[in-house]
Amino acid sequence: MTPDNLIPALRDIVGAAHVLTGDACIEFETDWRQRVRGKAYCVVRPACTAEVAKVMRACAQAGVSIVPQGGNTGLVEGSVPNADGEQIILSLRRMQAVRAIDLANMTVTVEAGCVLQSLQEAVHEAGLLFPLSLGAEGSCTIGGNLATNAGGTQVVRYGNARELCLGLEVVLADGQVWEGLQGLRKDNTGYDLRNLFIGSEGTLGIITAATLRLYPQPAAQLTAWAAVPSLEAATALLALSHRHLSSALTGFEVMNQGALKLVDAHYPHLRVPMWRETMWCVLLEASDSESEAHARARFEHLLQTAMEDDIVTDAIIAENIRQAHDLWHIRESITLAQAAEGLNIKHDVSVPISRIPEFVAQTDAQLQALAPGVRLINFGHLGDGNLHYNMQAPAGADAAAFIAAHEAAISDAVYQAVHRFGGSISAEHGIGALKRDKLPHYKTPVALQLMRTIKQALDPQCLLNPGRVLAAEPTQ
Ligand code: FAD
Ligand code: 2HG
Ligand code: ZN
Repeated sequence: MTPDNLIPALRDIVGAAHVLTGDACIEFETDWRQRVRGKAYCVVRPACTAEVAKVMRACAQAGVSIVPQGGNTGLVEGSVPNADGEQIILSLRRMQAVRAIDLANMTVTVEAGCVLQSLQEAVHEAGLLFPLSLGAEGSCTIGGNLATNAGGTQVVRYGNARELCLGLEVVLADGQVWEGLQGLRKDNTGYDLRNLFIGSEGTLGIITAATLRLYPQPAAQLTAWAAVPSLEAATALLALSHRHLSSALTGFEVMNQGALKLVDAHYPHLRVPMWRETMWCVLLEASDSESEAHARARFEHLLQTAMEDDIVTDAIIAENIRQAHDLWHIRESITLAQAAEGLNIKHDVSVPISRIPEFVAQTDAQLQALAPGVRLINFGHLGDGNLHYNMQAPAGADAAAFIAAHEAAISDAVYQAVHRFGGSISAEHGIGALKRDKLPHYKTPVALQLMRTIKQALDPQCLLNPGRVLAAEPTQ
């Protein structure tokens, strides 16, 4: 096999209609943020694991590298090819089957290309809950969620994608298939292979299916929106919420005034509450196993205590599911409002929760000195210590010119502050190509060497998503 006869071989494997070339590839070549435009050798769309294995074998023989792609909603430039036209995009989107829901084991086995929302709905119909939940759930896939170890808005109760995964099926770089879908809750037979692939961003293997953990549906779910006077107050409210609600606390999100102002500007029909009067708002969710009345009583007691303690200045509890949905819709619209406003800078960071107020105060001041007028769009999963500490160009400025002039210095300042505060430069979106060159500054040499050793062992030809997470040539 040579690169020249690879396309006919791929057509034989998946059918000619599922090998796309030329302009048919365009929708797969640009990342969600529209920051990079790659050029694919072709897009291959296999229908089953056996086809993925054959594609991988053909590519290994031809020495052609592969970029796995699910919903292409990733935010770190990991799911689109380089500009050189030599990489194949392997799209998993045709592999959507929910293979089995096991009610007694409380698991679902699903193919990698299944869209997250479709899986949530299938599981809901079966009377159970798959709690992974994120703004991109209408288009991201389970394979992408596991490859990035996605977080989202329910992590405070249910954990990341990693915690929700009991087993994987993976096609390796040489086309072998590792079958690990047993779905056991206990299995201490040596190294944990599943956890090696979760969060590996397509650089160690191609996830073709997964067995996932399910939960009972709560009897009631309540959402509240609260104005808080400061980020210190928000963290105090988080601690109080843990005390009052315990494991019933399923979501705790924070949003600054800059973020909500953007949503109000681009989507005024969403009627963002309270944003003009306060610098910070919090969105809380509680899930109750007893009843709505029980949930409401606990929630009211929590908010009343918080007001007495002066950590909440105003609050509403959604009256019904529609109102709750509307409040969540505001939160989920921040990313879209940022995109509508123009090119922007994103930092998906985590810092120990207790240190977040000090981290933000110091870094806000530093950035305003570095790039006067920069708009700070700060929001995220405070319950997990995860902030989307984002920036928009000053109002009226040319966004592209601002980013060209300031992004490098701003990001370095943010990441150095994160490091000083004992945090991580990627809480949930991953490294991709965007943060690849930052990684060596924030991981120890030993950690980097272990990562390179694992990459070399699993993908010696460096065919799987080269240049993502680690540099393609091991010079780091
Ligand atoms: P893609 O973007 O297609 O790929 C992401 C990475 O995974 C790439 O490196 C790719 O090569 C690899 N990959 C994809 N499929 C496979 C596979 N089957 N096997 C091996 N590797 C694979 N992320 C969060 O964590 N939390 C959020 O709250 C959140 N909210 C978002 C909101 C919006 C509006 C948007 C646009 C994105 C958001 N994201 C969030 C980021 C993104 O949705 C997640 O990273 C998601 O998990 C990516 O899934 P995907 O199917 O789109 O993967
Ligand atoms: C979210 O929490 C996502 O909404 C996207 O992780 C964050 O746009 C972002 O930076
Ligand atoms: Zn997030």
